[in-house]
Amino acid sequence: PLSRSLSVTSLNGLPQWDEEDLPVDDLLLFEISWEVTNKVGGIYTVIQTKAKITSDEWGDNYFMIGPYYEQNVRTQVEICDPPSHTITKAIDSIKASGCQVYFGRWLIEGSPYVILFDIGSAAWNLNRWKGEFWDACNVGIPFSDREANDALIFGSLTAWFLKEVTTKHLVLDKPNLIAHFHEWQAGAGLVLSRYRKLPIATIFTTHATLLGRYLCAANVDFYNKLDQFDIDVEAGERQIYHRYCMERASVHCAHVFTTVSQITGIEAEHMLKRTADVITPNGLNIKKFSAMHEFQNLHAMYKAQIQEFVRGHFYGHLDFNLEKTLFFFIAGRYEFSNKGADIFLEALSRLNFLLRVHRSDVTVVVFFIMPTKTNNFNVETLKGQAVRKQLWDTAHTVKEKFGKKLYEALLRGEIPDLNKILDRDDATIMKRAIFSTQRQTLPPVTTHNMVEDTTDPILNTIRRIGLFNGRADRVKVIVHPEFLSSTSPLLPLDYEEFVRGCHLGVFPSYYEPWGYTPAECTVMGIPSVTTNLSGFGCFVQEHVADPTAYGIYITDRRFRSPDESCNQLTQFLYNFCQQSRRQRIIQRNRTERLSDLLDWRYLGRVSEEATPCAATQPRVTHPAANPHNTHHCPTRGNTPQS
Ligand code: G6P
Ligand code: 1S3
Repeated sequence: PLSRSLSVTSLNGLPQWDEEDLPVDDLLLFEISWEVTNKVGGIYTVIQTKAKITSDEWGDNYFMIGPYYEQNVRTQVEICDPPSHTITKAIDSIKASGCQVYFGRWLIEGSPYVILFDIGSAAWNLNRWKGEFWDACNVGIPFSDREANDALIFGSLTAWFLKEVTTKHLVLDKPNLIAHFHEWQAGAGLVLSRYRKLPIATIFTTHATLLGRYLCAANVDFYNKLDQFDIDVEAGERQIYHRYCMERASVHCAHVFTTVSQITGIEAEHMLKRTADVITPNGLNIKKFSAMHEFQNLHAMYKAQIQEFVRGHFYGHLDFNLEKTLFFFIAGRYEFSNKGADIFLEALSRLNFLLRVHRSDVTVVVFFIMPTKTNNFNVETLKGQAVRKQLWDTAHTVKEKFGKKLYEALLRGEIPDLNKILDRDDATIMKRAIFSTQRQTLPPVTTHNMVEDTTDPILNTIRRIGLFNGRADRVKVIVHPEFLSSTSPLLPLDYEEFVRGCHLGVFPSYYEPWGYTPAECTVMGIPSVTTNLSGFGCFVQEHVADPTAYGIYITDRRFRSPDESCNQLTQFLYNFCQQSRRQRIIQRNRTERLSDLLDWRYLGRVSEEATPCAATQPRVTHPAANPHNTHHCPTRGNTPQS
């Protein structure tokens, strides 16, 4: 992947390992996550995109373990028989106790095997398993926390299953089973496996720390105070003490602990008190087009669809030139300040001011794609698309009539009088269509009726800064509080198509362990803004000599005040608005050239490094039983049964 002439400064330094060291033949790899076949957030993208290279490498020895949800299985999984007796027997013995387990192939690239546990069918064991978990690590889980209870059932089923597998698949001299657990929701399985001394090599990956996410969302000066937090107190005050204990116990019980970026590695040292053994940056599954310019064509094609939507949304106010209109967007989990929506809105207000005072003819339409509770689309937005459709139909009818008359005139050998070719009726139809585009209100700033409209942080900020889609505003805002879908009656595009049609993704996150959104933009050749507090931003800073030249703008949120960061972001946006079309096309070509750097085929080598690290661990697995293992469960004896 490095054959292209790219200003990459340090692609070396990746860990190396010798494949001959591994007992590959009978080695089984299990990857356990709450997001296997179940999209909740970014971890789904990690395991889904990595599946292909892992399946290629491990073949029938690779299995994913996740929760069973009927709807997910119906749409994503092909039920089949396991490839080996070991797995069949392990599943059968769990099923014999009345708990439901499903086995199949996940219908994604690589079609990995999945083992899915029906949490509800095993819930009757909850109290017993709570007791066992308490015995294992003195962590008590309150009745009221459904998510933590589900995580415990999932973990208990996982440990049970792994025990069945190990007793049926035993090779005496080496660990021949590796279990890779993602995030605290899967961690109970790891803690229990080690408590029961299962002969398994374990890996735990954290994609964010619970406390980091909570503290950043509370607007504390997180990165400058990392070493000053009393973490037990902070967790207790936020009523997440038991979850934090589950997370911390998982981290300390794992043979190998990994996280997705250097910055989250430092965070984990302070929040979880263990240094990551390996940093495993997240990759993507890159599909290369046969023709280099194909992604540029796709941009033009999907941009045209976004323009159609904008024509409808701004009906009656379309006094800006769509050829000089740029589409920016922010997308992700709705965490207002963690994902940087706060600083982005402030920067948009400043950008609006700059474009106005400089009398720019550029208009920016900004989309906020952050899901929250809604009561479906609002009437004004639907009406906009209906009006656009009506105008289209009118234009089409008149065009047909015009064409027919012109054709007949030409057949007669005449050049028709163009002023008379349309009659009074045609003019009436057109006038009525134009009248229907009159509106008394401004184009709406949101496409949906929001359940918490009056307290919604994005809407409240828009109200405060006054970005109401006025005629004079050069920056227009559209909040779309739902994931995009190609079946939407409003904007029928899926997320990838939408991104391709936009000009710039803006992700000025304060808390972002990795950050797939700018990475996805990059591989589609769309420039983006990220920050030096995001794992992705730091990764790019480390590996690419001049990220801006490649369409990755890194906002400094670490060493500047919020106001300075906001000004820097505004400047990025303003400079982008001043680019010519030609400059944008050239920049997109350069951005797309970075995609190889983010390909799992390259980054997967780092993840693979964690696996042999785990595989070469001694088989004495309980932390207390191994005097050399300094990673003891931190929670023993001090957890309230809250
Ligand atoms: C792609 C297409 C061009 C089009 C351009 C628009 O490069 O191949 O035909 O002119 O996009 O770029 P813009 O940045 O103005 O959307
Ligand atoms: C987390 O998902 P999030 O959006 O809550 O995990 C992702 C995958 O590792 C990561 O990209 C993201 O930064 C984290 O925050």
